[in-house]
Amino acid sequence: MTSPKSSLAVAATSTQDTAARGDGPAPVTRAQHDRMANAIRALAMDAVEQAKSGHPGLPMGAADIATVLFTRFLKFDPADPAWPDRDRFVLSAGHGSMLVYALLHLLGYEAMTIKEIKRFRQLGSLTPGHPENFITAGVETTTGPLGQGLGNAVGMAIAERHLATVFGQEVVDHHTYVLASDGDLMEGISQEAIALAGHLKLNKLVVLFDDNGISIDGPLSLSDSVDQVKRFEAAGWAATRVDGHDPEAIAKAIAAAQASARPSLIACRTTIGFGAPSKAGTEKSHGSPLGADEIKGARERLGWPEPAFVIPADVLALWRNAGKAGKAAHQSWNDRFAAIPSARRAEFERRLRGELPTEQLAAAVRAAKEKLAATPKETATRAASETALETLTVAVPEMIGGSADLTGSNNTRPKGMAVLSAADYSGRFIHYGVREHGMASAMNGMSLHGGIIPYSGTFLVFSDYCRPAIRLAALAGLRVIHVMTHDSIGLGEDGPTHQPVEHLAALRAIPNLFVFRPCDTVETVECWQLALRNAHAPSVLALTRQNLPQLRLGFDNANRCAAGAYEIAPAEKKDPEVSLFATGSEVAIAVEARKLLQERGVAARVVSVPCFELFSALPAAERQKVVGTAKVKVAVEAAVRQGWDEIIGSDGAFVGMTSFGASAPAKDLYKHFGITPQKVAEAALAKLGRA
Ligand SMILES: Cc1ncc(C[n+]2csc(CCOP(=O)(O)OP(=O)(O)O)c2C)c(N)n1
Repeated sequence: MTSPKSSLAVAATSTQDTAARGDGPAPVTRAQHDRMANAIRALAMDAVEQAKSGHPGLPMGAADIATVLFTRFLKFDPADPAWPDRDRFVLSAGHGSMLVYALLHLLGYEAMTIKEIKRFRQLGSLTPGHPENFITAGVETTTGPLGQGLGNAVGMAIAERHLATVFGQEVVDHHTYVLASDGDLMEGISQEAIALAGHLKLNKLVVLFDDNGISIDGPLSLSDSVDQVKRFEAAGWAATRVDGHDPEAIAKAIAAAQASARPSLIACRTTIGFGAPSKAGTEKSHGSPLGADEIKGARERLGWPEPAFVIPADVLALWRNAGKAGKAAHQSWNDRFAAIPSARRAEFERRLRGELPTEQLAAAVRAAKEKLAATPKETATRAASETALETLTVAVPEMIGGSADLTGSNNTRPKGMAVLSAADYSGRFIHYGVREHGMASAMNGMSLHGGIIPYSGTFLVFSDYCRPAIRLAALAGLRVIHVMTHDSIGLGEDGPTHQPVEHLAALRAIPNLFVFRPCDTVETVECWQLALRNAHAPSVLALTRQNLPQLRLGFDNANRCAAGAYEIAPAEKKDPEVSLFATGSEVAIAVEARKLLQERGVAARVVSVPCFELFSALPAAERQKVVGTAKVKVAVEAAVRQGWDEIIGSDGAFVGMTSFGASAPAKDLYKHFGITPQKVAEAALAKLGRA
């Protein structure tokens, strides 16, 4: 079926690899194309019907777009879904998951059998309701929350440009394609994503907009009248409109996008539920099974007489051929990769495996700790983080930093780190602009792409603006590190709008997210090391604006924060009556309270709790040892109590916040809200009945 010219022939250069397929004549006739697209439609209808749930409309409407993209442009090899130089395809409108599953099956991804298609949306299947990259090989990211896939794709495209610059075009040279729906483009995050992509001139990013004018409530005209082409153009994109059911028009637009110096939007006018006799073009085909009669009618209209889940041999052969077309490009890449200097090859492979340069990292941490032991520093943990980054980013070259326009406050750009820009993608610091949501989503995309460990900066209070992406990072098990400074009322004068109170608890509630709140310079280094080691989980580093004393004195190469909680100041006597628990800036307060208690003849110990999640992961006996046997337990944290009962019990005393903060100098606020050594000591004494 495929003419030699249009098949994915071995290319002499990497750029040809990506362009070759779309430039030639169509690999199939129009009739063959239609049957291939109808195979997607049939599988989508049948799987949704069988599951009695799902979204047939999008796969049926976008089948022509997908058929053109996957048979004529996309560079991939079903035999190796993780091939580093594959093009990335992101289904941002994750509800249309059957589109991807049908493609993976038809193209010959081994694991995606017809049995899995029949098990759509069932427990333990490879075909969950929305695509999950950690479940299904060939799925690039986890989508469903609209807009996130588009944000991820921007990160993937940044990663591609950066790695191409660092490792060479012969190793990294691929496109990122996104299929986005009306919903994706209505979400606010899409504006952040497209603005950043346009600014960075990510010309290998191509968004195929499934422009069907329908969402759940009905016609888009109910709620939207944006001219998307103009919007993307205003953000620096090339943008065009095509008939999304005309394969040649789609192919021409994709070929033009590949040649563009800017990222490209192709608004493809489609009919949702294409082929369904009464439900096509209406919201009725969006998110529920079509029903037996409608499916029967669709089969007639589409000329698809086959029973459910049956793909005729000729159509399957066409698809499987398309699946094999990428082999040559893959082989040609293997050859090019084998020919690059071995040190560069090894480094690329290490990064793609997600393996840290363990020795360099250990040496960097050790050097930083030795320096702090020799010359202790009273400083804010955000500044301690900057000092740590000066050595860590040298040891770990895959770290790419950034900030959402708070670089000077977050201290995330260590001295000498060049800016990543459209003019120079080799830089390692990204000025994300005031775009926390887009930043967090792009970071997920970079991590998913591989070869990069992204870290960012914003204020802890704006973790709310990053939360949807952080949640997805936790679900998908992505190593992204969020530096979040100004982590309490300790930020002072900016007042309650900027003072996080509930944020630590809210972040700790996300499974598989590690929230670190170091108490001094040494803990900051240790927490950074732990965050970097979290290969399959995101981390938040909550850091202070205000200076803190260095509590960890003397050199200790062991990472004490690795336990999540540890005794930082033992009691003077055996069997202390009081255990004080604290995190971050409040550990110093607890240490002062310990002294006050001693003056009253009460033995107390202080436990620093830099990371709840690591502590919870300890075996019960070890946890018990850290919690201790003192009859009175007091926790101190300039935040709400929620979550602390696990450590101090419901009868423990808590010194923290029960309301929003206020605008005043930090010292006054701590006094006003009663988070002081005196109040902590008083709380302990009250529990002892000695107030
Ligand atoms: C952030 C977010 N909000 C709401 C939803 C629920 N939802 C799923 S699809 C959809 C809109 C459907 O319209 P469109 O994006 O145009 O998809 P189509 O109808 O074309 O399949 C909504 C609101 C979601 N998945 N994510």
